[in-house]
Amino acid sequence: MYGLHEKNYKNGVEQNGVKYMRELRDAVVSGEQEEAFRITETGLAEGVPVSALIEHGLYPAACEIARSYGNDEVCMAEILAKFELIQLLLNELIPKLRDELKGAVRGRLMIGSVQGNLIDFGKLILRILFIASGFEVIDLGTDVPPETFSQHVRLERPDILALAVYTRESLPLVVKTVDLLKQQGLRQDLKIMLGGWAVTPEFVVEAGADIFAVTAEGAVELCLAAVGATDFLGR
Ligand code: B12
Repeated sequence: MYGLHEKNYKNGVEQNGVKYMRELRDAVVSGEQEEAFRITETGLAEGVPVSALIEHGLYPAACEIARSYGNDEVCMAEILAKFELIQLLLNELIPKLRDELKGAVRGRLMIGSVQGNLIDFGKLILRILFIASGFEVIDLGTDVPPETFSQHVRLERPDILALAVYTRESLPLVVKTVDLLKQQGLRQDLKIMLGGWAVTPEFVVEAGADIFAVTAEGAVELCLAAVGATDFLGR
């Protein structure tokens, strides 16, 4: 993992920081909203970096929640409520993260699940890690048609467009999205990344995309290289 915050964790702060991150993860996984907010606030007051709370608290929590899918004791409504809690915490943390990064942004990532895909746990997890890693993330949601991707690329000019693809049936819509971006002259300065259950390395080549990642960690690493942000705020 990106043990990005070790430098900030020398001496006593280290112990406390790790404690808060672990407690935050556990509170979110248990769906304890008040406790999660309390730990976040106390952790911040004690000097734990915002990015560390997101990366080592919210990110592992999201992975664990997604893994609980299919477990007989956990229902979908519970999983969705926990992802909602993560979103509420992110709403509070993102402005503080901007202050922490002093306006510096590693790059802009636009992400969406391609039309026909209502599945998004993996996308949400990816989003959390990109935010923690200093990217500005624009999430277009699920079931996004090619035209919507191109409209938003034109407006927001991201560095990277990440297309999440979980069903094979939607692969032709990935090709359509890439082609549309080309036709509209939006492809030159844009890196296109593909990922999710239905994507293979061969398909990435066939679709004319640039980056393929199997995990969220791999995706962040490849995107950092793609935007040339290898040395960002000492990380
Ligand atoms: C959970 C799940 C669902 C949930 C999704 C809930 C939600 N809100 O996300 C629900 C119940 C809604 C669902 C519905 C359906 N599903 Co479903 N679902 C799954 C399942 C079991 C797990 C997906 C998941 O969340 N995994 C956990 C996450 C964390 O892992 P992940 O997605 O792999 O993400 C990691 C990496 O892949 C990567 N990553 C993820 N996204 C991206 C994106 C980019 C750009 C990058 C770089 C990396 C990246 O980072 C993540 C973290 O490391 C998969 C099987 C599977 N093994 O993937 C089937 C699966 C995707 N579903 C499938 C099907 C068929 C369906 C349905 C059509 C079923 C039906 N008949 O109703 C529907 C509708 C799908 C639709 N139209 O979108 C099939 C698809 C097969 C196909 N046709 O190609 C699968 C593969 C199951 C199977 N083996 O048959 N599904």
